[in-house]
Amino acid sequence: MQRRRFFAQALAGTAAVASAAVGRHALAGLPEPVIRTTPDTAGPWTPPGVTGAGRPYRPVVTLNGWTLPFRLKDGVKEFHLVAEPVVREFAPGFSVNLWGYNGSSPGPTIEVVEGDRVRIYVTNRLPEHTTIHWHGQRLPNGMDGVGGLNQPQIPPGKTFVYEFVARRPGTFMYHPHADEMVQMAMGMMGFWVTHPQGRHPWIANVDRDYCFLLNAFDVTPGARTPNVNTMLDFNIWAWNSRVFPGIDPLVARLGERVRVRIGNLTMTNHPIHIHGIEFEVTGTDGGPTRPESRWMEVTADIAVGQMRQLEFIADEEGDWAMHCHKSHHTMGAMGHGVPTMIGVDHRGLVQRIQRVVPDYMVMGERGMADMGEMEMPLPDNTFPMMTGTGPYGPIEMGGMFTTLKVRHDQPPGDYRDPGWYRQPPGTQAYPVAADQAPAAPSAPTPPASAHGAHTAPASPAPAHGTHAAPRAPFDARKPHGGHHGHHH
Ligand SMILES: [Cu+2]
Repeated sequence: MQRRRFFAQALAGTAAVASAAVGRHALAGLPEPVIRTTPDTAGPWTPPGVTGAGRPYRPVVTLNGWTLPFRLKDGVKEFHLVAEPVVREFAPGFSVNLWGYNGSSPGPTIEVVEGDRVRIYVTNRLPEHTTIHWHGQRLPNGMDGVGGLNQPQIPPGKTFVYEFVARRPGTFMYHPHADEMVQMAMGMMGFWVTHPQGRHPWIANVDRDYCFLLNAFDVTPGARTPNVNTMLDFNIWAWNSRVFPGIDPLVARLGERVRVRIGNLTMTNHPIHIHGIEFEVTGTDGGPTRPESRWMEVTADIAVGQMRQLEFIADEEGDWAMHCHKSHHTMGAMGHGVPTMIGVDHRGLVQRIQRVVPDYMVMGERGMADMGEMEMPLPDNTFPMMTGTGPYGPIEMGGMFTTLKVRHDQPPGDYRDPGWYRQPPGTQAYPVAADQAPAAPSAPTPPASAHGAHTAPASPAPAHGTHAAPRAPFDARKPHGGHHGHHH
């Protein structure tokens, strides 16, 4: 019912868009482009009355995304992608001008069955030329989408057609191979899933099949458009152009088999870590892995340009964190370039600065955890450094973070967020009084002078200091209490 409603809405939204931007003649004979702009996760989409070339399959659910409906014409699945500027909400209060497809960045997921013949119309409504490369697919050379190498570029205002057979099942991506650094920095990318035609010995039936792309952006705090010439120093680390708490949870019923397909279109690797369960990598860029090659793990590194399929049995109830293990990838823009202040005494300095900058606040004197609860003036449209609140307070995570929610009473096929998990009594960490804790062994006294006259500083030395340079004396003191909520 949900998917029928979505399909109807999708088609209803189509006519206005089609007539607005492209002339009637240009669209004659083309499938109407389906546009969707909400960042909400769409339910699984099964084409009504069509099973394609193969058996019925378990549709994927694209995290904060959707699957592109197609038109079946003479046995060919016809899709229409429109490359165009979009506005993407990354999290409530933070929206960015991107380029994408059919109203969203990433573009919609294309989902077909092994052996399907697909015909994809690509209309360019960008201010510059583009192409689409079908990352990982077996296809005729002229359909591979490298502008200048396999085809002429698609000029603004023009529509090109790609046509090929989805020859092998697996996890794929699509993205431009034209002005690639700029167009990917602007969010042009999408997911592609090809389901196996029959029972495949290396591909399991799963109860839930999630997919998302890893992407990264450089957005100056307060700005609305990414810096497109950034090569490595990105500050927005996203899943499907969303950042926590804007990323929906993955939900599962206790005991279900779950597949998570992840593709990396950033410029660095991401070790994706899931709490609470162990998974196997059941597929890579090249297709399903051989079962005898698999082993259990809890973190899988996904390198630049790679795709991975992680599979597990959701046999442990709870709200389990799922995130990139690079800690600066679970932070927003505010965390980048902030100097380390732990142990540094700001007294006096703050008062002097506040005479000039009344709003000036010290960050990180006792660590950065205060940032998670601080009400700090930020420029408009800025993604805070750490954000997201759980049932026990700030989660202190942003960016590439979400939760895996496993419940015994989650109905099969229901993807709604069940809310926060309530730990059974006696199964949660709890505080004790100081006199109830066993005495901590004291640390051994360090040797008087292990490295000659030089003694280790009590606090981190300034990064620019060299070993030989005289170190300016500074007053280091232990953080003291007094902040509300921190009683020891
Ligand atoms: Cu990462």
